Amino acid sequence: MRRALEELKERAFSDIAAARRRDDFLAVKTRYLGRRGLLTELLRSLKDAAPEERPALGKLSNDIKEAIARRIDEILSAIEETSKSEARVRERIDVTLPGRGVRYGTLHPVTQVMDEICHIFSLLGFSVAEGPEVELDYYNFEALNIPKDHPARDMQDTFYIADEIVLRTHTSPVQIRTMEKQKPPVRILSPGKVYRPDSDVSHTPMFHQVEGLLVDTNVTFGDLKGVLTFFSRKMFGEDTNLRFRPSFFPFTEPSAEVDIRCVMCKGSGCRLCKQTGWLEILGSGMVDPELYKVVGYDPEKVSGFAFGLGVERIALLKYGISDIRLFFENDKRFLDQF
Ligand code: 2NL
Repeated sequence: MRRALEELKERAFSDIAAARRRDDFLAVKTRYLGRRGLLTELLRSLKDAAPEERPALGKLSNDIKEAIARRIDEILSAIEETSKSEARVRERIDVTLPGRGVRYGTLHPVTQVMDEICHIFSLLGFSVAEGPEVELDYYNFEALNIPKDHPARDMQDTFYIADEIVLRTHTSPVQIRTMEKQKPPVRILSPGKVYRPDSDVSHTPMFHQVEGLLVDTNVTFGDLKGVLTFFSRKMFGEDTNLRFRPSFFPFTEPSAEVDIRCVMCKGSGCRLCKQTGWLEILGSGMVDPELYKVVGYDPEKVSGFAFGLGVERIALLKYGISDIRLFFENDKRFLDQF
């Protein structure tokens, strides 16, 4: 029995020496020490040994069992340690590598131009006012001196939501609402979306407008010219020439449209300005005294001017774009240029 135990120990250690990988060592452990392992089997014959030898044989087999187990466990934990440190090297993060780079979005060109317009007028003390896009007929038309039989009220020219409710066709109703709430002096801008049932190269059913209104005592047409000249030169360059051309709007009297020298041909005549040398950029005029009565101002005491411009039109001219619909197709190749 003693011989058998010593031989078993030797075989176990040579098996350990031959083992290479973690699984090999686990298999050796099972083969010798498992519940049905070789050492366990051998111990069954302990009962056949002489009773006085049993304690010594029992101790010997225990020592062998522990020696095998200790050796294998040492190797297994060494393997474990090695694979952990290999993983640490493999998974190490190089914090000095450049980052992946965040691609920033940009504001839509129409928004950029609208912001720029608001900024220029803010230099002259104008502040922004806002109001609803779904508007009462009263604020969109009636209060602005546009009577029931005016062609602008035709179904062809206005989106009707209900009998007396429309999508605003301009942002003027915001100025009416502001004047109702606020006494002069008033110096506001109303930027925003407006709606008209139009669709071709130069019209989309929704577009953006900025209107301005200044009401105070002793405001003159000269003030209007000064403010709009300041704006045009900030927007299109300090050497921009402009002209004020008589026009008509139901809510201003007198009225004028403002043209700038063509940005493309500088006035010699081209396709963009239709050979006129001039480009229309906005409409304006002195506020019709009728409107002051509507909002409760005294037309004898105050005067003022107003103007309205189409943001897409300004953006087309500024960037030399020929089709307004490009602004609304959301083609990233187009938008990425701004
Ligand atoms: C244009 C012309 C204009 C106004 C808008 C206005 C508003 C009030 C009173 C008087 Cl509350 N006027 N707005 C005045 C003149 C022209 O817009 O061609 N816009 C694109």
